[in-house]
Amino acid sequence: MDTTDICRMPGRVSLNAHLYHKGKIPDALRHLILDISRAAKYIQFAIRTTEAGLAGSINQYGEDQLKLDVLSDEIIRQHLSESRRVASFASEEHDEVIELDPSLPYSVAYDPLDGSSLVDTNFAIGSIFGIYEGATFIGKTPRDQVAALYVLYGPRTLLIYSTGNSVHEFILNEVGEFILLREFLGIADDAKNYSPGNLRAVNENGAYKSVMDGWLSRALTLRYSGCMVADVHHIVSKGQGVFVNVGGKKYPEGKLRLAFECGPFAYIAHHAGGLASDGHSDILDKKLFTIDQRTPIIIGSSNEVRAVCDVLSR
Ligand code: P6P
Repeated sequence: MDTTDICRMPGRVSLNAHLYHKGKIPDALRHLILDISRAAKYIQFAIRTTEAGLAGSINQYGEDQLKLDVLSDEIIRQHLSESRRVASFASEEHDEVIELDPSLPYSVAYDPLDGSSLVDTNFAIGSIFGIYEGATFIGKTPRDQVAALYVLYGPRTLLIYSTGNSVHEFILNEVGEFILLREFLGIADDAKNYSPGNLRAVNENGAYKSVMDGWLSRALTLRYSGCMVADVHHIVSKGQGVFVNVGGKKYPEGKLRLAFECGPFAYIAHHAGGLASDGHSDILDKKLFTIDQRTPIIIGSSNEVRAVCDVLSR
């Protein structure tokens, strides 16, 4: 069978086959993404079987860690170490970069379980990964990523990746394989849905209140769960929408992290035809100085992102 025949095998295109034929990436990166997908299967199992209590520890931001936060982080660390393709990695759950072997090709920034505080409510939560060439991503920008992916653990377990050739969606099937669900996903220029994070900031940030008032006056549809992975996937899945998390007194730069959350999603939004801004400039061009760097984010349908940035900058 030739290449096209393999990709069109009726009813089943594996993540591996899609990465090989459509990912346009080196084998080492393909295998690293497959290693990450295997870690996601263990995390999905852990979510279903681990009790949702506190671990008794705190992360670098002083946030209580759940047992699932710690377990998910350990699962990913193990898979990245075993992959023998990762020179270094950094996790939202730790305050330092873990250096493995500088001779290996990639460095990884990840949030092991974004939205984990929602697990007891049975809301969808997710893992986020940004992959860079070289021994470290510090000093680079999210535009330098060679791949970004996220996994959404909900009624379905979905893996969405981009390696710079659009954005593609996979579902974990009944035998534990990620198979293609939709490929070449796009985000339209105009939004019908909005997802207003850090909403408490409207009381301190008049411009954000003006943005919110505008959405209400236009009768756009609110879609917000409190988990960035689920809320941004809503935009990727529906092909339109805008997600915002901007500053206020508690989080002057917004709550979300550039390396672990905003950078990977900015890469994915860009390669789906959308846009991600910090209110002034493209998040893809923000230099990564530290792993705990936060940034405001407005992400999704490009016309809506620009319109929100215009109001926020008044
Ligand atoms: P707020 C979850 O803790 C998270 O990091 C993101 O997934 C989510 O978008 C944000 O925080 C929620 O912030 O202020 O709306 O609770």
